[in-house]
Amino acid sequence: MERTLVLLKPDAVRRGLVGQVLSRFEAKGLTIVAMELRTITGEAADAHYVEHVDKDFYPPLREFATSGPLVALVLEGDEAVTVVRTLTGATDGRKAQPGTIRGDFSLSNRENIVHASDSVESAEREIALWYPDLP
Ligand code: FUP
Repeated sequence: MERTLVLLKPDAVRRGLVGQVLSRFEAKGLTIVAMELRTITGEAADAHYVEHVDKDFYPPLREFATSGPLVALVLEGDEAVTVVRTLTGATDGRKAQPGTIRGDFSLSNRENIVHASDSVESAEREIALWYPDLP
């Protein structure tokens, strides 16, 4: 069993897509082990996106991440990290394959609906950051 950290980003909440996106993870057979609606500070965004804070695209990404509530969840299942990344699709929604979440719901490289941990190591770091008390 593996766990991964998923964010349904502010665009997903604003556009009323939380239910549809969550449905895909549930239909796949993944288990929700934590879930909360949160509005994050710039500092929390910096901690989450630590590998991107010095990049040119980061300031508008920070603005977006803090622009409204998002849903932070931990999903569990067999090979959950890879399985969720496959469901999520390529970073740029304009290039993501149809059938993936980003491919079906996003037309943007920034407002791309969902974040999903990219490795088991990232998942451990991100779960500890978002849910420090999760058993
Ligand atoms: P991903 O792992 O697919 O979420 O993609 P990255 O870790 O490369 O990027 C993290 C987030 O930065 C993306 F979800 C969207 C944002 N981003 C931009 O805003 N502009 C870019 O050029 C690349 C990424």
